[in-house]
Amino acid sequence: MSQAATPLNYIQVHQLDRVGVLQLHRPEALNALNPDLMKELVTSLERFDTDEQIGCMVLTGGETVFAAGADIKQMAGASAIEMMAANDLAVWDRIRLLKKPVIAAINGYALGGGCEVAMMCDLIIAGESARFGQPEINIGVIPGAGGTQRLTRVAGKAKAMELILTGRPFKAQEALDMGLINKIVPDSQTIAEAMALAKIIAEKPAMAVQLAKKAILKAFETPLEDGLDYERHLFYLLFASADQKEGMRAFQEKRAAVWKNA
Ligand code: DAK
Repeated sequence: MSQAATPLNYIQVHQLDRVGVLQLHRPEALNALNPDLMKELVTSLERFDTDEQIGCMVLTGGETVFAAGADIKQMAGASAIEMMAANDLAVWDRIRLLKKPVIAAINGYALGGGCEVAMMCDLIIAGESARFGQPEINIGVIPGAGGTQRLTRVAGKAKAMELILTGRPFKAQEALDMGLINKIVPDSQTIAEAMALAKIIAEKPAMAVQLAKKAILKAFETPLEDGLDYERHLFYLLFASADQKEGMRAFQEKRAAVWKNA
């Protein structure tokens, strides 16, 4: 795989079976997300996304911290024009265009941009130590990478207003209660749990997985009528795949399907 040949300073990448694993690695700054880190992360995610050997990805910050936000020190002195010209969001935004599912495995802080990256992922497994939050208000700004939109869609207006206007961090249980995350596990199990989930998804027929993700994400962007129409077309499209034929044939022949991921 070409991934290994790429020099990476801020993330570590490896593959286990059909799962691509990416670990943020900037421990001295609690994995603060500077532009170089984000470029490495997004490029690596995209490499896995186009690698036929990969069916699902896991993104983690490791055992103790996910990410304490975008790099405050790096952006503190910038002017509005410099921020706009840098257009870093164009890099962050590529995460939502990934075709394959990404599971976030989160221990410790997932604040600001860290929480936003987590919300760009498709599923979230949290350790008991996980602390989510959008604390940007405390440093004189607002979320800049989707926090006001994604948190509001998940938690509703009242909760999003409270969390974003106060900047209050919240624990894994509160995140679970509002539907932001899938599961809470002991910290020592977070990555293993995410890997187990990723392995299950990675063994499903790839085209169906990718189109299911596409259809689910469409639910956040369209009125129901358009979303249903979109889903129907993707459903019909899967009848052009070898795996639809194999899956339905295997059911009738009472055997396990052998996927071609085509
Ligand atoms: N940026 C830079 N450095 C950070 C950092 C951050 N977000 N968070 C922590 N660090 C650094 C600390 O400065 C410290 O460095 P040294 O002093 O040792 O050199 C080191 O990491 C350890 O942190 P602490 O000493 O503070 O550790 P504590 O355990 O005492 O506190 C903490 C942990 C997470 C409560 C605290 O570090 C903290 O409050 N950090 C800031 C949290 C925060 O405000 N996050 C939101 C940042 S704003 C955008 C995309 C994204 C964003 C905006 C635009 N576009 C693409 C347009 C997102 C914005 C944000 O995320």
